[in-house]
Amino acid sequence: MYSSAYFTSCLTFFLSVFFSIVRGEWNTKDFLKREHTLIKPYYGSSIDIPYWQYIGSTMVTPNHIRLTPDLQSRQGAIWNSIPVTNRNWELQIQFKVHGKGKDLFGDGLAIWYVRDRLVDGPVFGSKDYFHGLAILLDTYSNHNGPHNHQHPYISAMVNNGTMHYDHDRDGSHTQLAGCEVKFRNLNHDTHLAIRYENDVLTVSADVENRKAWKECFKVEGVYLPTGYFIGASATTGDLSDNHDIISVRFYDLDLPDDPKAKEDRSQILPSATYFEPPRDHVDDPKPSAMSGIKIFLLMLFGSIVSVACVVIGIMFYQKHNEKNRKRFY
Ligand SMILES: *[C@@H]1O[C@H](CO)[C@@H](O)[C@H](O)[C@H]1NC(C)=O
Ligand SMILES: [Ca+2]
Repeated sequence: MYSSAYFTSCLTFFLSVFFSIVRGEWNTKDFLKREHTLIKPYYGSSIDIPYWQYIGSTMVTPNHIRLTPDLQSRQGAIWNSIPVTNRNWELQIQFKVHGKGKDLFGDGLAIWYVRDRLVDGPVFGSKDYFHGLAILLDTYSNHNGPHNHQHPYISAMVNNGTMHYDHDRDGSHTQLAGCEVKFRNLNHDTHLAIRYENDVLTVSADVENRKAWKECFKVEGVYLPTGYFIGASATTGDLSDNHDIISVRFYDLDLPDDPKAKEDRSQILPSATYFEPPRDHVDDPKPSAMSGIKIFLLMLFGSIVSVACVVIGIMFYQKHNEKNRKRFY
């Protein structure tokens, strides 16, 4: 009896380790929370999209949510109406940015985890001096001077309400990190993953139709409160593009027995301990598709744990049996 319980828990441990390693890829093993998720068909049985509200130029069609059309001076947004109570989560966004412009297009879109929702403003169609996290998908380079990166550019900004997003510098002096991602005018689906786990923010993209995430950046020491809202917004100015959201999926990454999960994070101010120092941007994107070595090590680790489980299990079983036998003598 004991030995089978032991063996089960040993195997459970091994499986949970295995899946947490594999998670870097498409993580369908995590728990999808419907109240923060936006998938087709957008309209349920009612005339409202369950859990979501939209403003501005946003148009909902059966196949996408168009935040802005490919026309000048538009701005639109879609906002989740339920505050996020999870401390650890991952957002996966399927989106499409496309338009007639070959060389001139803009301005871009932003994915938000912020306090104030449904407020339009100058930061890609939403509020400046915001509280929370912005992931900015900037397609137009406003910066006239020598730039240390190209566009489209994805960056992260954490704000406690005091900082201004400076378009003239493409937000470069307030960003936590960023990377170039060529996500515009592609024929296949483009995806973005924003993972926030144990105060580590990881942003990855899949724009090469590989069904695998490629890490854009990872920043430690990012402190975000619970109770904020998820949203997406976009804007066009003199230049334009269609900015479409196809789906938003929210995965709950909280572990039930994590003592840290019990800490109340609803009242903290958003902050980040690490800011990207002003320096030349050296792009070194690491492919996150599992390398042969990683798969080999994973399998090796798996076999060692399995063998250990079996050996210790048998030892336990024998000892247990000995005890039982002794009792009869
Ligand atoms: C808000 O953030 C700014 C910039 O990081 C910082 O200087 C300031 O002290 C913060 N304010 C509070 C109240 O934490
Ligand atoms: Ca810009």
